[in-house]
Amino acid sequence: MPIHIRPDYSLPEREATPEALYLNRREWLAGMIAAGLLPASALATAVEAAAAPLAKLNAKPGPFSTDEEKTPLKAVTTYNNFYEFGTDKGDPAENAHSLRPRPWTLAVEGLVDKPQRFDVDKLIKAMPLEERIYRLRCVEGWSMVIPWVGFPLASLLKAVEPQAGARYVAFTTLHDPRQMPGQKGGVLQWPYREGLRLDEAMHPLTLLAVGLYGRALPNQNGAPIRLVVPWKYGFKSIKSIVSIRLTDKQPATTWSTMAPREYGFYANVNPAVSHPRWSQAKERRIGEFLRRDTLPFNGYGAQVAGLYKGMDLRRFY
Ligand SMILES: Nc1nc2c(c(=O)[nH]1)N[C@H]1C(S)=C(S)[C@@H](COP(=O)(O)O)O[C@H]1N2
Ligand SMILES: [Mo]
Repeated sequence: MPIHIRPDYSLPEREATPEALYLNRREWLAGMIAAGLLPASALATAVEAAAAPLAKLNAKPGPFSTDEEKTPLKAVTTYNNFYEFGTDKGDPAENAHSLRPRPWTLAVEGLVDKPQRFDVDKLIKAMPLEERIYRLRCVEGWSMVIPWVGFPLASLLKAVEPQAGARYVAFTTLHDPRQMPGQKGGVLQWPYREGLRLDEAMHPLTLLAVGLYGRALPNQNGAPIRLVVPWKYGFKSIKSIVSIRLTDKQPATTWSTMAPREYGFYANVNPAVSHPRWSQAKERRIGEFLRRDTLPFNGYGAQVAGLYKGMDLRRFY
């Protein structure tokens, strides 16, 4: 079992800020200035902002971390799925500079006694942050190991006091085509939506991530706050969240609405249940050559299999 609780491991080395991302932005701005679409001062402002590295976050080592080799920061921040910025893996790193993640309001609402709109920076200061090194398995067949910084979703949900009738949690990404140019097109139904059963949302593995590799989240990874559900396919881990709503009915989610035969509500990583168009038995860890076996629940079965006792996982895929 490749999962270890490591209360004593040392903090990861802080890798350099991903300079190439800023170069992309600078080149883009230079083009805009040349085309007369932006004043020349825009470049100076942008260079200044880009030179300031993402804020360092103070995080204690948290539970459930894997000791597998971490995917390098460069790959974590340049090989992404974030369709709001384009459908190619390199598009989010190139285009997500138009997202303005600060200030940011996160509403936690619905069937709760104390609905609240949180200023995300205040929330980050108030919450004890943990570093958790989790595997992320994309439904497309690749995987990474990412040192997230965040706090359990359960901590936030408890603070708003769920009502007895709450059974599900619905998550929504920002909808603003000016900040997210991909939303001007119709690749997906916008805004991106995801959902969990309340017991999945309250599970101690389920994380709200606000950073990675010891710093605030890069835009392309879902700044300023995104979900991480490591035993489910990556598409459940919704980025740049503006609303978390507790409901009594299973919420509609983007991928299971678009292609219900291909993407279920549960989306638990399951090597025994193929996607209709490809097998899920193996995966390519980014940076490795040979494919490895995909593990049930992405290797987190000891923690979460009990949530699905008695359920037919072929039917509830
Ligand atoms: N809003 C939003 N969230 C999203 C996506 C997206 O397109 N839009 N892609 C998902 C998919 S398919 C994956 S695999 C993960 C990728 O996260 P990463 O780029 O930080 O590795 O984000 C998920 N969250
Ligand atoms: Mo994915």
